[in-house]
Amino acid sequence: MKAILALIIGFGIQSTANAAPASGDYLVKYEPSTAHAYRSRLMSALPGVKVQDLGLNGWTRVQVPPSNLRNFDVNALSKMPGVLYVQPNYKIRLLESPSMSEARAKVAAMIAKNRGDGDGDGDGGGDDCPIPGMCGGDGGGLPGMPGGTPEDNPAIPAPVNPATGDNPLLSSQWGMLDIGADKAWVRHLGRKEVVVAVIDTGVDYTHEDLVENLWRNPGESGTDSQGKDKSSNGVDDDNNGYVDDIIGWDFVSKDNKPFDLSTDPIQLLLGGGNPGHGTHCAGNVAARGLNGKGVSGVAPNISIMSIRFISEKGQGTTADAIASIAYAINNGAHVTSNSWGSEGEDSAEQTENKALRDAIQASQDKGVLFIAAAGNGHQGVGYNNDTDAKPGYPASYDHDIIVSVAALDSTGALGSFSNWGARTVDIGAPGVKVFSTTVGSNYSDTVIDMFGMVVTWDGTSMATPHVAGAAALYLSAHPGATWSEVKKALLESAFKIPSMNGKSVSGGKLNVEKLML
Ligand SMILES: [Ca+2]
Ligand SMILES: [Ca+2]
Ligand SMILES: [Ca+2]
Repeated sequence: MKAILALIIGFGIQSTANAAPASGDYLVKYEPSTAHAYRSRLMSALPGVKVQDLGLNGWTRVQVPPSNLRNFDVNALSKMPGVLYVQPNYKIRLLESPSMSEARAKVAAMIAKNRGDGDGDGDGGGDDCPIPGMCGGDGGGLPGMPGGTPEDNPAIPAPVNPATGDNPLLSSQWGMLDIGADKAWVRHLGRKEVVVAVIDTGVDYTHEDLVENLWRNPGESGTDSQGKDKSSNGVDDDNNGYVDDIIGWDFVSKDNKPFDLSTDPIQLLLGGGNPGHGTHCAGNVAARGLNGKGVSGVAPNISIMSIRFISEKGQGTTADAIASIAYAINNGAHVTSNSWGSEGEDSAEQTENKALRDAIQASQDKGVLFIAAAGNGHQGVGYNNDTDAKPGYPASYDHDIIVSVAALDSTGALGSFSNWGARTVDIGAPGVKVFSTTVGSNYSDTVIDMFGMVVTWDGTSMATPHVAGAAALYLSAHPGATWSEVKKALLESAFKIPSMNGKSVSGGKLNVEKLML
């Protein structure tokens, strides 16, 4: 007991003295020429320290084990020769559906009420099931959830209409029709050579309407000199630092299977997590068209690179974000779709997330468009936030390569939660009750519909992939276009609407029909 107390006190003193996070998790930028010396000095000085090259302009992650935190002096590290900058490894969060937090608050209230009436000790019903009746059913099947068969999900109509590009559920995609995507497909469906990296929670890469549009890494395709399949030979055939990375990379699990691990609905209501965010985003970028199945993305015939850096808990780190961006821009992505928010920038506290800024600058240097969600309000400030005054990152960074996207509903009104900004938000796109692909070869516009709690797929997260898909479709039709020409075309073709007037650079809503004329 005394020993534990001493340790805690020890950490407290250390972290106050150095303004260091107790976790000992840092990002360090060093001059590439000093890499080896830096590594060996640090590793010999601090046994157990982990140093990981993040593949971006000399940035490394340094993790100091708790047993050695007391011997770690971050100020001394920042003064080492060759070290340019040291910052905490700031957190990244999923931008979740705004109605999710309301539903969670309701559940918390119901739990509190239930505990008041409850049986005290409880194995069985009471404690395992926080809300009476919530946990019934056969083996985890939950009523009204997007997740089982189409019969479990009566919201999905299934009329086959040849005029809709042979995607039977297109009529449920109000947003796709609203931006005139179906009219654009008459002219152009996209080229597989154009790649959009969905940098998110991963993608259900077994999904019937996504699998054919997944990017295949040419450097890990075909057979090696032994006649083995390069995609599974355990060798980094293209020497990019990742073994068998055939469709992208999982920076959470550190493997070649960037699957979208989603959290079950009860856990979502109790503690949050990932509802299958990346899969929903990927569908609006590029669910497969003309295949007689499901829905279509804005770009029905391009390639999706799946990059997972947000865990099933809905959280990630700056280290994995910048490694993800580096992976995308170094492995052939033309556009990245970014429906997430970062910490670390605070002008009042004079802190900045320099590593993330550096990654976006690298995107700009490579000409890879960075499409970013404007954000659903601002932490502690509430919804409907002007990002000119209260920026949200990464969308509000001052890099021209960023296209910041607000969320609109089916009437063209700004989503009640959506951020906006005359200078810092570029364009609006569908982002309320958006229908798309969900984990398990399913489709839905609803995250949760049970016991009076309805959470729909809402958010600037959902708006962003529409713009990423549109950029890819335009690039497919104009292969020589520069990123700035693509951005200009997106903004100039926007349909002017009152809700975006004075609240965005373009003053309008994404208009794919006009973009592709
Ligand atoms: Ca590789
Ligand atoms: Ca290989
Ligand atoms: Ca389809």
